[in-house]
Amino acid sequence: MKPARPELDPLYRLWLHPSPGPLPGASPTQIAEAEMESAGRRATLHLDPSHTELGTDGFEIGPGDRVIATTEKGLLSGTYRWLQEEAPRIEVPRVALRMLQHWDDLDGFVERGYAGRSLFDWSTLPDHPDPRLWDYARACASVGINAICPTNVNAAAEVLRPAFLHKAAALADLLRPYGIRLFLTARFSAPMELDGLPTADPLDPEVRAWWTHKLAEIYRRIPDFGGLVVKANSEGQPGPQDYGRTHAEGANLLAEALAPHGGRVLWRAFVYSDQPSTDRAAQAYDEFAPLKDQFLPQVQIQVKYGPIDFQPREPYHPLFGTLAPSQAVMEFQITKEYLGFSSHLAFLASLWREVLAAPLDQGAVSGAVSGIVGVANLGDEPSWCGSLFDQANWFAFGRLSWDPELAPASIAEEWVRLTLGPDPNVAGKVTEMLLRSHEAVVNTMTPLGLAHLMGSGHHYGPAPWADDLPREDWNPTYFHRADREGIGFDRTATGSGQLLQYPPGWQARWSDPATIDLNYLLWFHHLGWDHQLTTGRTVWQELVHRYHWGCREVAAIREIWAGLEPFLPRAVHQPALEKLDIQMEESEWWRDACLAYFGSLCRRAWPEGYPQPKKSLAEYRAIRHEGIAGDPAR
Ligand code: GCV
Repeated sequence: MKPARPELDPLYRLWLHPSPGPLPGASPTQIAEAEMESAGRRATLHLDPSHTELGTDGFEIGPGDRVIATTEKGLLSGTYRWLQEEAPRIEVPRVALRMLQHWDDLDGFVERGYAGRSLFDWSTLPDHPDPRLWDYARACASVGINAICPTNVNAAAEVLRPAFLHKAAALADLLRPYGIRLFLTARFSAPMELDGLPTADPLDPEVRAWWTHKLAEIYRRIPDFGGLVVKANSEGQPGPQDYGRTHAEGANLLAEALAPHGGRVLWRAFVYSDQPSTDRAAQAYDEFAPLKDQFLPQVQIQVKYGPIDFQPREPYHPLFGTLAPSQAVMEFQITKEYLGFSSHLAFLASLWREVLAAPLDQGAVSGAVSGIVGVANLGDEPSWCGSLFDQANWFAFGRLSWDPELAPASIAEEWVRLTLGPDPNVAGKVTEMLLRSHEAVVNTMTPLGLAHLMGSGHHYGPAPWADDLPREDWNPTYFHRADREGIGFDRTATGSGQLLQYPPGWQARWSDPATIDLNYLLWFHHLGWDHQLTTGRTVWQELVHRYHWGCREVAAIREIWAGLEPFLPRAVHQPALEKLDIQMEESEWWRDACLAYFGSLCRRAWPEGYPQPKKSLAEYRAIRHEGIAGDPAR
């Protein structure tokens, strides 16, 4: 059920001034004027094509409240930024493609969504778009997002049916003045499913003709269509390998059909073999690196930030910096599938900056990363994101994809000021909460480089013991490899060898357990429980220490927020406090369940000064959950 008047909720406003409401048919300049009117402040707008240094999206904020850009789109971006921060400056985006991808099914279910149902109600399109879509567009535009894909990568072929494209065209018309281009997901078997072709083989002439006609049809309806997003031969989705063809042959089929229209194909590299024989973390690299010279220029390879799957912490994916001359796009997950859904506070700019560090080190984000996409955390709840603090992640995604060099602290400060106001009693404290939050969540769930300990399927809560899924590499036990003797996944040359996929400098950083950053220790190394660490503790003691440290951090963050009650409206403060209470409970559950389990394997003395788990391992193992939000097996 849609909330009747979501705009009346105090969280609806996001980081923005009051909305001017739907502006059907308005140009970007008219929208900029309406926004200033609504904010009660006015800059002068100058369209000046001679400022080529600003590109098409950039802008200058000049002295005397002048916004200068070469395009109307640039003027609108500049206006939003001027309304956020008036100081004179030039801003030009460092990354060309800054895209939100929604995992929304056509029936309104949001895969891994924790904020209600889809914002896109296709039954009302094309004639009666939900007024909320204009507020969605302005929020995206206000942080520099310039593309969206509203349909799930686990794609329905129906997305490409004429009746749906008619609806999609109406959405594209609505988004266009905000400088946002529409992409759609393509199911690789669509020619068979929609038009009864006997095959979807990318080298089959009839299949090629089908895609050529389909793209021509899309561009007739949506002249500035961005392109297609494809998940192929991954987790059961159809793809070119069904016909003995490569990912390059599959992607190029679509690239050729898109080329005459200037569109792109975002081809996902989230693949792992159906018959796992090698380390899962190695498989996407093994599959894609040998193909890097074979992709057409219209292909952008969309790679998750880490080699497994959006874990609370992962080392960066070794495909970044490897794929040239092909282009790589970095994929983030704004929705917190593995970081506590919308009930935990985890400010993700901290995580994203960590994984951007390698491409940044290599000197050129635009070389190693030609685009940044984020899996949206949005739904039809009045708060858009399920909680106040998750709004910060939508904001941070936009800001960081515009400028990947931005420091998490400056993004946090900006969001806090715009969302909660400049009150010095509040601003510094909430910024501090955000900046401490990611590390806290990592430590309450997967400290020391552990990964994928979550409950099977729905990914809610801890289940480090789970070992009964049909695929070995879906089980937590596959990832942590703990037994009586030790814990961790040996990915060094003497183990799976996945570490060798990284450039020598990174190999050197991570190959020695004595010098590796402990945050990646058990990701790359299998160590005995009694192995001594530089902290003075053994591996077992350090694990206990970090789980407890994480929970103490969550308690401290909650306390800071509780203390802000006198300074914030109750309707803003109270729901966030309730979420922090849930986080506190769930963090203790995570800590105690994981330590009960690992403790039962290692059977070492319980380190002094740390309380033991509140319940027995059997009790934790008996906990069952059903009907969890966002679970595709609903
Ligand atoms: C859209 C993870 C999620 C799936 C998701 C997949 C992907 O495995 O659990 O829900 O599917 O990633 O990124 O394709």
